[in-house]
Amino acid sequence: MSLFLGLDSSTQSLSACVIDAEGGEFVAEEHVHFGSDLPHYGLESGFAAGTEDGEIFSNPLMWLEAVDLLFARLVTKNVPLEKVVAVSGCGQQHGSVFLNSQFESSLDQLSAGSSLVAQLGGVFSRPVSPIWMDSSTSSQCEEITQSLGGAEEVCRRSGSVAIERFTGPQIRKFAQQDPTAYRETTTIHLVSSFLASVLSGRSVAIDTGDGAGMNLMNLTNGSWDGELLTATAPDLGAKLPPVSPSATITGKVAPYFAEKYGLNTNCQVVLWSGDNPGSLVGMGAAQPGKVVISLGTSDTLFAAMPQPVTDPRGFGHVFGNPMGGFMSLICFRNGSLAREAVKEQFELSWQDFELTGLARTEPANGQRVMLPFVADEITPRVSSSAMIPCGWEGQPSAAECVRGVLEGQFLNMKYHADWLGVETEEILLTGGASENDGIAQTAADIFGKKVRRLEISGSAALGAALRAAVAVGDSDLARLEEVFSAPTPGRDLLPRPEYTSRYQDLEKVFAEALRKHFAVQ
Ligand code: XUL
Repeated sequence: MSLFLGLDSSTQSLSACVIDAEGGEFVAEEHVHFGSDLPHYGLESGFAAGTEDGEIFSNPLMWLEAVDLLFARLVTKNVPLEKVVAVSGCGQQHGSVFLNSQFESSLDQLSAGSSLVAQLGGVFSRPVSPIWMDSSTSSQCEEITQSLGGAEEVCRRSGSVAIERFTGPQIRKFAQQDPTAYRETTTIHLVSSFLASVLSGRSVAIDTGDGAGMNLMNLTNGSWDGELLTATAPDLGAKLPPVSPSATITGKVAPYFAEKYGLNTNCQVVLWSGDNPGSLVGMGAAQPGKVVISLGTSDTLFAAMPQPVTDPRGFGHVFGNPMGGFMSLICFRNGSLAREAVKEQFELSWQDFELTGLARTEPANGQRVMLPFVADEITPRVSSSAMIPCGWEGQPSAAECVRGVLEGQFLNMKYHADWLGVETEEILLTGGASENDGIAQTAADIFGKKVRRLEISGSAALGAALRAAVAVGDSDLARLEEVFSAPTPGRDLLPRPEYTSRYQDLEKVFAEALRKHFAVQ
């Protein structure tokens, strides 16, 4: 039996997925929830606000403690870790870890007799890690954009315009605010490459999937871009690890993990990637044609793309696809935030969303739309605090609001995904709200494509396990996808042809409403 281990260090938890690639079976799944399992860090949802507006930090020591706890739990569950041939992982994107000159030697000397926290407590030049929810770097984005001669140039090079949560602007802010601590920083890792380094027992590369989320990597050659580095912070090139393709094998797992938890001493570590690139693989969407829509706190839409095409409006991003080529990603901040606001306003259950909301209204709400932003949105970039109903004479009813928020969200996604340049064959819908058939049918009708849902929930950790299996050369991705990423039988929803033209017209109404209320083109 050859097992493969995938890890996912997300905002709120660390998860593990163990698969038997040959046997086609899930062997184990395990989680550590930062809030409930490690309450002494005081980070109930894995992060805390900083002192300045928009600052959001996490604690890298908490991530280390979670690694020890997760492996201990796998051992308690008798997962045969000695049979794990390779391990890979993924992390929440954009978050950064600032390390001092003791990092490399401390990793090299890790002893199984003590914990990761006890041995690595002294390696940080900054005790906190800013994460993807941080939006405090607008002035740094502006400065980087100016240096490069405009947003289009930053986008052409790095795949995204300068964005607050991306790592480059975050590094610039740290270098400006605390130049001494920045000077003492010898290495800057992403969450993914930091944890891959810990598993490897040495500082390893950043992969092209997650590296593209930094505003520092040149998409065309997959290396750091000299001009972006210079525009970001002094001496940055010397502080960044190299970038390497996601399939790179870093070597054998650190003896710490073999001695302490019984991992095979020959177990290989494959570079980690970002959680969205990881999900692309886990969802079975690494080949172009499938678009993944993930309905979560924020909603995301992502898809494989063979050639890097950038978003002319500047909202979407291009990352490396861990299986080769590229992927697009668009993030919508008002995801469950807006759906839950409607649910709470009218005191509805999720079931009511279908029974009260969708069943009692006509698709397209009589050609009226809602601009579904209950808080500031990033796609498009608009400032908002409540949904805007467009076309109603009086107040829309609860049922019309339910339909309005859902249709508004999917119309907004479709409108802002028109640049991807790949024909969509089907949509893979995932995340909490995707379970609801009414919501899934609305997506099918608006996009005019078949919507499928998968049995698995942790697609990022699964993606890491699949990547590990393919990278060491034993397995074919297409065969693994058929087994592990199969859509749930009987749950596909087809677009209803009678509503096609109605929704095509509604998209124009939506675009016009965006122009009218927010001057969005
Ligand atoms: C993507 C992004 C988020 C995080 C969440 O750009 O910021 O999806 O990766 O973990």
